[in-house]
Amino acid sequence: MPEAMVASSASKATRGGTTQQVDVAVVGAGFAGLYLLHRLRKAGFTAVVLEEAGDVGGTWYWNRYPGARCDIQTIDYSYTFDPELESAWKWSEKYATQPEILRYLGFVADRYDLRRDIRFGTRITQATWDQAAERWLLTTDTGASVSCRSYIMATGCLSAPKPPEIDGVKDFKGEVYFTGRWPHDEVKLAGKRVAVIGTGSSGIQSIPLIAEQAAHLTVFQRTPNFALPAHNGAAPADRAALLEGDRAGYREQARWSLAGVPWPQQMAVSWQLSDAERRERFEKAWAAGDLVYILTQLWADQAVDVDGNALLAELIREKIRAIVKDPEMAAALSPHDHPFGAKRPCLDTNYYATYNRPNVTLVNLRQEPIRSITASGIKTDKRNFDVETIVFATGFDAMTGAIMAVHPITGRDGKSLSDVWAHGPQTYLGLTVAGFPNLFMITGPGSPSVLSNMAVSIEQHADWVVDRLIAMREAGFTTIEASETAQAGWGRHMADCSTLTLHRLANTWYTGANVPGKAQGVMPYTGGVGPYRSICNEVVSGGMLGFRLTGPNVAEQCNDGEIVRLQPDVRLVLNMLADMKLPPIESFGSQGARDFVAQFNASRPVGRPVGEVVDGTLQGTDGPLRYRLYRPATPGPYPIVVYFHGGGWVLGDEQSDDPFCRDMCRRTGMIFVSVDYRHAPEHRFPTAAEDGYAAMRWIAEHASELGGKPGPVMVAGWSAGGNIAAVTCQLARDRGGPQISGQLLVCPVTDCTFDRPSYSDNATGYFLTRSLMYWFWDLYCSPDDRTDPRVSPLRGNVENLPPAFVVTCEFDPLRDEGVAYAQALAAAGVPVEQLNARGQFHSSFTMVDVVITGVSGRVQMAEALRRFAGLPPERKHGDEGVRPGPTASPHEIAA
Ligand code: N01
Repeated sequence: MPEAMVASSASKATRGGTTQQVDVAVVGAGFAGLYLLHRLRKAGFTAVVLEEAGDVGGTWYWNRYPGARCDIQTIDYSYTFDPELESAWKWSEKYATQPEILRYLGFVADRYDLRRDIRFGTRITQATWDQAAERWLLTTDTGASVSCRSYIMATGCLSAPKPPEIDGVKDFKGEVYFTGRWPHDEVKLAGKRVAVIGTGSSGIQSIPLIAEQAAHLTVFQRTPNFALPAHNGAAPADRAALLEGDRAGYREQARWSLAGVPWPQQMAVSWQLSDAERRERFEKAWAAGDLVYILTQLWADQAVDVDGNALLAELIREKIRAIVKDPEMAAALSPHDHPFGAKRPCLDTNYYATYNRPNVTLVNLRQEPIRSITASGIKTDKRNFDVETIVFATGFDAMTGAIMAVHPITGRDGKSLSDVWAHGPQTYLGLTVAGFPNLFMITGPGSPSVLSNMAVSIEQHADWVVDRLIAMREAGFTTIEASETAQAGWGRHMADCSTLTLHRLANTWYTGANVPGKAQGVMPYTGGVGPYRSICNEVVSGGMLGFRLTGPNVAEQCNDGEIVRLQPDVRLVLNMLADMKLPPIESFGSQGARDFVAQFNASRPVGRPVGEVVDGTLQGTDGPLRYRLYRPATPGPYPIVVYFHGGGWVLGDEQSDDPFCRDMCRRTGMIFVSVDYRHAPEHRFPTAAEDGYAAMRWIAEHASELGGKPGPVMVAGWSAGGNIAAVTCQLARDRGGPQISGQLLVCPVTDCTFDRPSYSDNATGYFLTRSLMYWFWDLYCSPDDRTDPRVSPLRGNVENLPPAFVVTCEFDPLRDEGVAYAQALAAAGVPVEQLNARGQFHSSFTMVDVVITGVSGRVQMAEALRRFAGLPPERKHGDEGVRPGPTASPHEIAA
C-alpha cells in the first residue's frame, strides 16, 4: 500500500493537543482551498483545510467593505470543474457583489459537503518539514496540530493587509476600519465626517458609496490610479450567449487565453491605426466596462510599448477631465507616473463623478504628505482634517506576504522560507520552492495569478498539484522537490517575460514597491495563462523536468533542467510554426521556397513608418540590381548603411527584410539601402559576393545623390546577407576601397564546415535547420569553391578590417561560426563587439514587432552603427521600455 494511503488510514481528526494525521493539509478556505479539498477527497486523499476565518470565502470573507465586487465578469469568475454546478448557480449581475460571491462559495461548500473537513477559527503558527518522517508538522493556535505528507498554501495573493505606515494611528479617538478586514456588523457612516486613505481598487470601489452616506468624505490620495466604468447590470447578452452557446468550448478557450478570459489576441499595432480608428476602439472599450477587454483588446502594442500605451493612457485621462468638473481636481486624479495596466487598474461605479459632489474633498498627498494621525483626525504638511472615522484602503503585503506572513515555514535542513525569499521570491512555476519538499502554493509568486482571471488559474494550479500527488502515489514516491537548476531557470524565464511587459515600469504591489523595505521585482508570471499551462504540461511530459522525486521502495528520479530556455515570444513563434506542420522548406524547390517566403512575409506586420522609402536600381557588375532605400524622417544628410538581406543566397530580395530595415533606419537615424543581389541556383558562387561588393561601391560613389553623407559607408547583413557583408569588407580592403567604417553581421554565415556544436545542438526545431543550410550551400556553391574567402570569410585574411558588431543567437545552427568570426577578427586586432543573444533563434532580430525581445538587441546594433559613424547615441524609442533586454550585453573581444 503506498505510504500516503497508510497515513490516510491512520488519519483521525483531533482537537486540543493531539496531532491530526492527514495526507494533505491546505491553508485557506477561499476559491482555491475549497476546490482543492473537493479534488483531494475525490482522489482518495485524506485532507484538512485550516482557516483562520469563521467561515468559507477567503478574500470574500474579509473584504466586505461598501461596494466590494469582483471586477472580472462573474460568468468568467466561477468554478468550471463541474458542469452541474455551473447550471445549478445563476449569477444575478455582470459583476457580483461580495455578499453574492460569498453566498456562491457557501453554496459550493454545502454542495460538496466541504465544511466537515475545514477547521475554522484556526491559525497555523508554524510549519516545519520533518525530514525523517517526510512529513510537515503544523502547529496551530488552537493547540491541535496537524501532520501531513503534503502542505498546500491556498492563501491567495492579497490576504495579508499592509500596516498603514503612518504615525499616530493609536492616538486617533474615532473609529478605524481597514477595507481588507471590514467588520461583519453594520458600520455606521451616515452623517459622519469620514476619511479614506488609499485609492486602489478597494478605495475606488468604496469611495462613491461612502460619499453617499457620509456628511463629508475626505479622500487622501498618494498615487492616482486609472479607473474605468464597470457599467454593471445584467451579464452582457453577447458574452452570455457565447458561454451558453458552447460552454465547454468557451471554458477551454479561457484556459488557453492570455488572461483567463476568452478574448482574441489583437494583431493591429497602434501606429497602424488612424487617430479615428484608435478612438473608435477606445470608446467601444470604455462603453464595454470590462477590465480584461480594455487591457488587451485595443491594439497589440498597448501593453508592451511605452508609446502604444501612452496613446491609451491619454484617452483615459481625457475621460477623467470630461467627468471631473474642477480642472485642478481632474489633474490630480489623472495618473501620469505609470503606464496604463502596469499598476492594477480599477473598475468603478461613479468614481470620478463622486469628486463633483460638494461633500467630497480630495487631498493630494504628493503636494501635502500626511505627517501623522492625531486624536481628532489627519494632519498633513499643510492642514489638519478633523474626522470621526478613518478607512484605510491601503492595500496588502501582496503575494509573498500572503505566504510568509501566515507563519514561519521551515523546510529541509532548517531552511526558513523568509530567509530564502529575503531578496525576492524564488519558485519553480510559482508552485514549489527548492528546499521545501511537498510544499505547494496555489497562485504563488511566479504564477500568472493576479494577472489572470484567478478562478481559471486556481483550477489549473489545483488540478496540476492534485494530479501530481496522484501520480506520485501510483509510482510509490513520497517526496517531490524542485531542483535549484529548475528554479533558477524559472527565475530567468520570469525575468525574460517581464521585460516584455510594462509592469516593471511602475511602483506597485505587483513589484513589492508598496511595502517599505520589501525586495522588489515583478512577482506574478507575465507570460500568460495559456503559455503557463502548456509549460506546466511540458514539465510533466518531460518526466517531471526539474523535480526530484523519492520514495521508500523506488529509485530516486530527477530529470533536472530548465523548462524554458527560449525567450517567451520566440517560444510562441516556434510553437506556432510547429503547429503549422510545414514540410521542410527545401522540399518546395527553389521557386516554391521563394513563393513560400513571399507568402510568409506578406502575412507579417507592416514595418513602422520611416521618412521615405524609395525603390531604385544601381549598376552591378553585369547589369542593374534593384535596391530599396529607407530614409529617416529627420533632416539629412545621413550616414549610409548598405544592407544585404538573408535567405541562404537563394531566397529573398531587397524588400524581404523590410521591417528590419525600417526599424534600424528609425533607430540609427541613417539611410539603409537594401540590395537585391542575384541568387542561386540561377547565379552561383561568387555572384552574390561580387554583386554585394559592386553594389556597395556604387552606393558609396553615389552617396550624395542618395541623400547620404560623403565619406565611408557601413555594411550590414543578416544570415547569408551577413556573409556578403563580411566578404564585402574583405574585398573592399583588398581592392582598394571604398572605405567602410563598420560592419554589422547578424547571425552571419562565415564558414563552410557543419561540424561546430551549434549545427548539432540546433539541427532541427528552430526554423533554420541543418538540412536547409546544406541545401543552401549546395545550390550556391560547389564543394571545391567552399573554402574561398568570398564565401567562407573565416578562412580569409581578417586583418585590417573595419570595426565589427557580430550578433549570434543561442538557438541558431550558425551560432558558433559567428562566434568564431568575431574571435578571429579580435585576434587580428580588429575592434569587435559580440552579442550572444540568449534564448533567441536565427530569425529573432528580423521578426520586428513579432519577437519583441529582439528590441534590446536591435538597440545595441543601432548604437554600434552610430559609434561606427562617430555619432552620439540616439534618443530612446517607445519599445525601449523593454530594456534592459533579455539578450546578453555585447562584450568586447580582447585580441
Ligand atoms: O490596495 P492597493 P487595494 N499613505 O495596494 C495607498 C484587488 N482588489 O486594497 O499607490 C497613503 O491597490 C496606495 O498608494 P500608492 C486588486 O487586485 C480587487 O485597493 O502606494 N497612501 C494606494 O492608493 C487590487 O489591485 C477588487 O502610492 C497609502 C492604496 O493605498 C488589490 O486587490 C477589489 C499608504 C492601496 O491600493 C489591492 O487593492 C479590491 C500610505 N502610507 C481589491 N499606503 C475587485 O474588484 C498605501 N497607500 C476584485
